Amino acid sequence: MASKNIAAILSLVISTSVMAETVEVGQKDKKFTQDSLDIKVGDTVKFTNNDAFFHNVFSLSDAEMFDLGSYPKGESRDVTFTTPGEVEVECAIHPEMKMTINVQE
Ligand SMILES: [Cu+2]
Repeated sequence: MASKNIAAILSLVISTSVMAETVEVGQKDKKFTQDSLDIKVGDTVKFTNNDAFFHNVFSLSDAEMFDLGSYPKGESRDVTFTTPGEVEVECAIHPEMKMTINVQE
């Protein structure tokens, strides 16, 4: 009985550590569809452009520095976050576009 419980606990631990999620954030009407987002280390954010013009996605934050370049409507690019911390995400084309991603351990 005890060994069965241990096996159940082990499989739970293993499945939660492997279960990295992908969260979609859109860009619509010159805004990110979320102002802030809480994710966990290992999770991926998929940035999708829903506007009829180009958007860019980049971050200069220490926790995750990236530049996905510029891309048109219907396209998306992924970032996997590997370091805990606060990540400010911006669009180089529209400086007013900003969102914050909190990457938790
Ligand atoms: Cu933009």
